[in-house]
Parts: sequence; structure tokens; C-alpha cells
Amino acid sequence: MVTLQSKWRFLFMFLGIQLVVMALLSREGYHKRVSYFIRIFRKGEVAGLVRNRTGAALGGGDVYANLSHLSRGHGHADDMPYCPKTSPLIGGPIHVSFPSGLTLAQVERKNPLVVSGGRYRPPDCEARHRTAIIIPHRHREHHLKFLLYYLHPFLQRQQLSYGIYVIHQVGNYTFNRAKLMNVGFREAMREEDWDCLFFHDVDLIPEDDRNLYVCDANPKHAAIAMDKFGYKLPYKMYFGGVSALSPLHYLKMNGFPNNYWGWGGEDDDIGVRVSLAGMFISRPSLKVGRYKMIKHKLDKGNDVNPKRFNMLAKTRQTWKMDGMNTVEYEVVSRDYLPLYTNITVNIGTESGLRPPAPRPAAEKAAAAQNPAAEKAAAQKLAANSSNKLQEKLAVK
Ligand code: BGN
Repeated sequence: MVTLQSKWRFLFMFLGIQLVVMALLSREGYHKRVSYFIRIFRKGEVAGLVRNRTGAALGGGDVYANLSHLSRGHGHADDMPYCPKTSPLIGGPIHVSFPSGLTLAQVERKNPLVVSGGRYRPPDCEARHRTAIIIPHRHREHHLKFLLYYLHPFLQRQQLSYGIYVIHQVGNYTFNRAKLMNVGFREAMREEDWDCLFFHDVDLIPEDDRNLYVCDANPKHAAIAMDKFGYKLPYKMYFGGVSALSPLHYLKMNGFPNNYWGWGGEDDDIGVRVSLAGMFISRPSLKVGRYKMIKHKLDKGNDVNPKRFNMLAKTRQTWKMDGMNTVEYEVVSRDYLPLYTNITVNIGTESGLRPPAPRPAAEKAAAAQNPAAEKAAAQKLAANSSNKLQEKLAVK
């Protein structure tokens, strides 16, 4: 027999369970947990890649939604009206996931209006902004594929005229992100009069298309809320991940430093340059400047740079002597691929673009046998070059 007392107990228990469930569902991690389980059930399914309805239900839409009606049209007419100030294609949060099995061919098929070199212009209006995306790269093809998958439709939704440049460091010498950006700046500007350049890490995917890829009056730090930092700015002066500068901003701060080899510090140096050049860092809101990072281990050939603390302490003295005015490199190849322009470049090493050739073995052996003669020769060489220097100074 069910007594009145046990009925009440049952009712309280039922309400209690409901309360717990509601509290759990309203917590921030809810979307993550639900999408995690959905992904388990749908593992292996590549078709559709990012589903609009599922995405929308999980707190983000399909980045390709609204784009299918854009047709190839009849070429780009000269007398087209300007695109509206706010693109009607913008939809806000984007659902980002990394399905296995995605191929570049699929990305190409999804972006029929992108032409050789990764260029695009809105088919039905004249873009108000021309933006170049500069991506420093080495051994990250897997990440690049995902970035291209999201970035192309993201930029198309903003009705931008754009081009994507991948600056690929040749060889195995330590990676140098900031120097590759300098190369990207010069090579992109050589091709077209871009009015804004986005310096973009290969592993960061924007999660909201209201984060406009256009320049502000001051250098802009776009990646202000990354998932790896709990969608917050890790520290006030942080300038890493994705930043946007106009050519004028870039030249005003003498570009980026060329001498940060390996991981860390170069973005802080760039942030300091912004203020040394009399500018400010502008930022989108935390709600809009959201990025998802593709998880990975620290790369081979990009070890933490132990010199970064000392170098950062000297930015005030060095920024005018090292940057765009001193960048040296050799373009190895330039390929206009369907989804991006690939510029492979030799940026040399810490000892310069062409380190001094090693001395022939016979010469070395002779020097080892006669150290006194070697010393005298070295002194003569030093005296000679110092005379030459003095001559030069006298002429001036
Ligand atoms: C900082 C790094 C940045 C890096 C961020 C986020 C340095 C210099 C130390 C004075 N700066 O600590 O380069 O982008 O972390 O990972 O290491």
C-alpha cells in the first residue's frame, strides 16, 4: 500500500532529480558534452561534415549555410554596387569540429567561387575591403586543411575580397614565425594593394563570423578568446594567434622582428612595437573574438626559445634596427594552388641568409699545425678591415 508519506517522499525525490538535471544542463560545458556524445555516435561519418541543424542546436551554425545561393554568375562586372556595410550573410556563432577524413578536394568542391591562388571576390557586389591572410607554415598540412575548410566560407560570409597566402619555411632549421610574417607582408603587397593583412596561426579556427576580418584604426588583436585559455585573454598585452594590421600600421612599427627563432616571445615583441610606434591594440569583444585551437604537441624544429626574455627586454632599443627594413630571404617557389598561394621561402638561420662557407679541410689542417701563423693572418685581416672601415668613415 502506498502511504501519503511515501507519496510526498517520491514527489520530493522527483523534483530534486529535476533540479540537478537542470543545473547540469545550464552549465557552460553542456554543449561540449552533448556534442561529444553525438560525435561518438556519428564517428566515421564525413558526409555533410558540419551539419547546419545539428550545429545550430549545439550553439553554432554551419559555416557553409547561406552560401550555396551564390552562383558563379556572369563574371565580375565593373559597375556593380558596393556590398552593404553589414553583410546579410553573417550568422554569428559557427560550429567547429574536426572530422577525420576531410580532404582538400572536398574543401575545393565546397568553395566553387574561389579561384587560383585562393582568391575570391563577392560575385554580386563590389567588396568594401581587400584582406590578405598570411599563414606561416611548416609540417602542418593537416591543420591547414581544416583552417581552409572554415576560413574560405567565413570570409565569403563577410563579403570580402580576399587572398590566402601560406608562407612555408623551407628546410629543417628552427621555425621563425615572425620573420615568415615579414616575408608574407612583402610578397602579398607585391601582388596586390591589400588594405588589411591578417597574420594567422594555422591552428586557430574562428568561431564567430561577426569577428570581421577587416582592419581597424589601430592594429587589431583578433584571437582574444581562445578555447585553450578558457575563452579569455591570458594577459593584457597578449598579441598572439591572429592579428590584423593595415600596411601603414605594419610599416610604422617596422614590421615584425626577424630574430626570434623557435617558440615564444615574438608576439609579445610585436605587441610592444605597436605601442612604441605610438599605436594602440584594438580588440573585438570576448563574445565575438572566439577561436578553437586544433590540439597538437609542440612541433619538431620549434623548440622554446631560451633567448626570448633577453630579447624582449631590448625591444625598445632594437625595433628600428630589425624588422621590415632588414628582412632577407629567398623565394624558392610560388605556386598558385586552388585554395591558396603557396610561397616557399629560405629565411636562412641565425647566422644569416648565407652562413659563411666552412673552410676547406686542407686549410684547417694547416692552421692547426701552425697556430702562430694563423694568429698573425687573423690579425692582419682584422687590421685590414678596420683600416677599410676608417677609410669609409673618413670619406663620410
Ligand atoms: C607567453 C609567450 C607568448 C605566447 C603566450 C601564449 C613568452 C615571453 C616571456 C616573457 N611569451 O608566455 O609568446 O604566445 O605565452 O602561449 O614566452
